[in-house]
Amino acid sequence: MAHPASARDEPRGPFAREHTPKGLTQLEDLDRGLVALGTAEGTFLSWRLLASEVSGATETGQAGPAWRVIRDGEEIATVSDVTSYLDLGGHAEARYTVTPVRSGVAGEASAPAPVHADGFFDIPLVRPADGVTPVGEAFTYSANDASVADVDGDGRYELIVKWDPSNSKDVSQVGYTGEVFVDTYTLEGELLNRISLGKNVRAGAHYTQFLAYDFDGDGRSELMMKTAPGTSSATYRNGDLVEESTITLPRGDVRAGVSHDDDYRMSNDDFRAHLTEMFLSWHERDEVVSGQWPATLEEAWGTEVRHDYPLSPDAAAELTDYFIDVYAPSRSGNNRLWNFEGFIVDGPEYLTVFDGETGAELETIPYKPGRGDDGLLWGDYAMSRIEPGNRVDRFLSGVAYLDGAQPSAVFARGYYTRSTLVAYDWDGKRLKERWYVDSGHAPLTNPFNDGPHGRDGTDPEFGTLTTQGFHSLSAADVDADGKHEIVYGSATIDHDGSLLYSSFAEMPPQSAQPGEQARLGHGDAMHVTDIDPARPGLEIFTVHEGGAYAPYGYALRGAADGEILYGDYTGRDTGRGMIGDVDPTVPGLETWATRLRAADGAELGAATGLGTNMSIRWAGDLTTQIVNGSGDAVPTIDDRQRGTLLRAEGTRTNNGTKGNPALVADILGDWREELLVRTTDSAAMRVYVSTEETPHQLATLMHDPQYRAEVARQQTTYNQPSYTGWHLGTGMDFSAVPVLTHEVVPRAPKVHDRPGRGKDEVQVKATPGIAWYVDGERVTHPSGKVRVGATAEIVAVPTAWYRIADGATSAWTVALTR
Ligand SMILES: [Ca+2]
Ligand SMILES: [Ca+2]
Ligand SMILES: [Ca+2]
Ligand SMILES: [Ca+2]
Repeated sequence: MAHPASARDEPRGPFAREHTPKGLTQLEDLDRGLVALGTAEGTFLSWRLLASEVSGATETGQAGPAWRVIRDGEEIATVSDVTSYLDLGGHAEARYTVTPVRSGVAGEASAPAPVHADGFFDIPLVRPADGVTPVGEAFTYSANDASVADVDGDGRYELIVKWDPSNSKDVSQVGYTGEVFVDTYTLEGELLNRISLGKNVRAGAHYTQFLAYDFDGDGRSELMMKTAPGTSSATYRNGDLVEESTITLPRGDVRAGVSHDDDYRMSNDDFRAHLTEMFLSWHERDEVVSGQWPATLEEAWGTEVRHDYPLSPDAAAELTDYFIDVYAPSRSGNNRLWNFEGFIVDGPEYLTVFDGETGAELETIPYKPGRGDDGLLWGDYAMSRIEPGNRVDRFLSGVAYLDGAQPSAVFARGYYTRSTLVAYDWDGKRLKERWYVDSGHAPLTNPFNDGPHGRDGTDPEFGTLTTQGFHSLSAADVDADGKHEIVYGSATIDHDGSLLYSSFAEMPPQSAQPGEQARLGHGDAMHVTDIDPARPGLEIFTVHEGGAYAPYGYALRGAADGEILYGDYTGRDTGRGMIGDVDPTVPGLETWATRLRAADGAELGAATGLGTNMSIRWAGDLTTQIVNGSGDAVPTIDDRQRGTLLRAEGTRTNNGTKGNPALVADILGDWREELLVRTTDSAAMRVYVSTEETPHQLATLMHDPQYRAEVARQQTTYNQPSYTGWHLGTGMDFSAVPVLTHEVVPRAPKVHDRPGRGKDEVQVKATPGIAWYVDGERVTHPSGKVRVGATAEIVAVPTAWYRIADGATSAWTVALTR
């Protein structure tokens, strides 16, 4: 797969790279990402090493170019093996650049970076106007989950932000919500576009899952998300609205009378009418005709059959009243279905691809799979809590390199009673389905009284996927074939869309079902990376909700086959768990849910004081820090040994008790992750950059395919940290980090020595991956010939995504006869 390198960094002329390396994963063509931050000691500079520049490993990190640091046009230092520098002689108005230097040849200088005096910078945001729901409830907006992608191909990230109304709802909560907006800004805070999802998309963590990624490899990212009639997008330029348009409704929907004015939100009366309609057609349902479900609603509810079927409209209305006022409350006191306004259980659902820069719609297709119904088939009326629009409306999204080269978009619907995932490739014009996974519904015996969780779906291959999914998913190459699998909670989908495994285990004696084989099942937190570097391959750490019905409250599994490496039955909903290198004296990453354990399972005591909301790679020593602070608390970055390293005063995390920063990702500077949190009033996104010195040099984490894919999916539902596909922690083996550049062996140049004629020449051979320099000048003539004097220095400098092979000669000094 071609790398989408822009012309910007490409060698020009006949020595331009003639082809892009084969088999290379499509990664972003990023700029230097230089940031300058004022600290008490001086000005801390931090920049990117690109994976395209890595030439191998050293004792302290990855090898790359040397770096020339320039302040106000004057060189102040040359450093190597680190991508940061503390300038003790700086000043507030200084402007810095950094230039890579290879074999004495300077490459492209970075864009100049100003100094951010306070150790952070703000990206101004345009907060949407407050609103009022159809029942008169006022709401406001706060900036919620964020992502980054290069929407215009200049190598610099833009910021994508989802706006969350103050009345956003969980899928189990009743009520109208405000509209959802997804904005794209430059890092300077210029609004580029705004997607308005419209009234037919409910607001809440489970509904809108947006993917910002360059799917087609043209160097500019797209934006994909679930849409509906009423969705529109607006393009801005210099702060002014220049274009606004609604998405294209599929022709079939237009013929069926669908319009952008449709309002599928239900009032309380609408819900009654909806139920009555459902009851009126009870006798025709496939499940009723086949005898799978009771023939009458009264039988399903365990009451005396008093009506003839097909029901009359009066009978259906009477049964609706009975269902809402008597049956539902008899199942649970929380079932107050007379108040069910604000849900959307009907109407078209779409998936739209937008241009990342302009927000222009590129394609809209029906969302796959459709809901089918309001959740009846999904078990939403079956359990004691009757919650239409709940299990049916659980969405996830992610990015994965399923063919090892090009990113695919993965959208998922449902995980309790039916699990579906669909993978799409985007070629710039059309979405093409790569594969579709569907467990089928877990069959219900009685849609109004059944316990379908943990029951296989109807599909022979994917039936065991039910109840295995989490509120997140990961893309990781679990079997080391260079292609991503989808780690789908307690199951894993192979890169080709087949089921790799679905994890079951024997229930322990103290559980509700001793000796039975049961799913590891659903949970809220999962982490996939090389947790234990002493064991080959990746590991998966998960927590599980099933309590007495789950074999494990938490478990560490081998990612290749799902084999349990360690875990504990807890007998209760184990809701939270995290991993990280929080004890540098213990090899590998530690894990914690109910207890702190080493990568090899050794008990390290209670996990007291260790947060579980989000982690960050912030320290210089490769340890992991934890981001704490939920609700109205000030977010902090905390280190287990050193305490609080940062208090992000004036900012807040998102998603209530989940305490998620808007984003934690390596968006700028060296390999450390930045903390992105909204200011308290959401007037800006604040970006904190670590100014802790580090002796370690690593390529930007964004050039690791797993990490980059995981950053794109960080926004999905219950945000999880992003992990590299290799072990990152203290004591790590830097030679184990994959080097993505291709080896090249330069051919020795020819010397045309013409004594006494003053026409001495050297001639270099055009070689993919090599830029030739003679006496510091780039060789540009098609012949490769350069006139030289008494001596000549000839240097072969690798171009992007190439490195000189170990042991190969890349510099020649020749003396010529005069
Ligand atoms: Ca950009
Ligand atoms: Ca794989
Ligand atoms: Ca391992
Ligand atoms: Ca960084």
